[in-house]
Amino acid sequence: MLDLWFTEKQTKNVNFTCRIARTLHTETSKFQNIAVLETEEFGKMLVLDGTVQTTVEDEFIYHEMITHIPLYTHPNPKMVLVIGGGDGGTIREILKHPSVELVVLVEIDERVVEVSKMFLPEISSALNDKRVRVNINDGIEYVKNLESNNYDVIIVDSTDPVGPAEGLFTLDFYKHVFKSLTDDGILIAQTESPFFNRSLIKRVYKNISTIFPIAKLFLANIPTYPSGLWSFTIGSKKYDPVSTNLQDKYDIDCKYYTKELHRSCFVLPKFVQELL
Ligand code: AG3
Repeated sequence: MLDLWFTEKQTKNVNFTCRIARTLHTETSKFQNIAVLETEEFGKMLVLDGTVQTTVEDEFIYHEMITHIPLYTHPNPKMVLVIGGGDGGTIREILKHPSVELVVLVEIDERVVEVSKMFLPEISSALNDKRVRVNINDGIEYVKNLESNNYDVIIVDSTDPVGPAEGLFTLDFYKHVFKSLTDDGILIAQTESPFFNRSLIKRVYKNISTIFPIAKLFLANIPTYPSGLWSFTIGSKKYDPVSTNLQDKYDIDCKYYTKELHRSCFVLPKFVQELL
């Protein structure tokens, strides 16, 4: 057997390496290198520009948390926008909420959507649902040019803050998101590792709290992401994700998210509290 390994250079000084059985696909699109690898430990893995985006074995953690925290916080989410997220995992979770009527996915790279449809059906199949519109576009331009404020929830399911995703972590972008949300709308963004990306988390939290009346950060453990500890930041116009009454809410089928975890994930370790 060939001894094949994939390595993500997570920081200048830290690598993440796992054994792979085979490479299923690689190509270079207009925006990035796209690879799908079959790993021994995590199943199929989507890699963009050398960084792990999602794996079949641990994707439920990220996709459930980025979706169900805001969608359970909102009493009646009907219109949802996802920026990035071309693999479709977030879309699959959104569609578990019965109130949702329309999901718009704005993904910059058409090839991520196509490669995910081809090689990762267990994550991407919800992209074919009739409540979903896929719009191949730059999310920054999309919210800038939006003239209405119809979205109940906007989810920023982006790559790391380098290259085309850099602008998705700026004050200007969050201002456009704010004006695209209904009067009780909620923004959630994936905001990287509190261990390796402290200054980014600090900056994003500050930006979001200057625009939204409620800003909150929560954590989840994601084995294949840098440091294994991951943050998400919420900006909310009206509903506090921590004090929402979840008891009367319908149940959905999850592997990570629970109503108890919805509260506990906002309880932060001291070094993370100190960033905010
Ligand atoms: N987006 C966040 C991935 C960030 C991982 N960073 C890294 N490996 N350096 C995931 C997209 C899944 N829908």
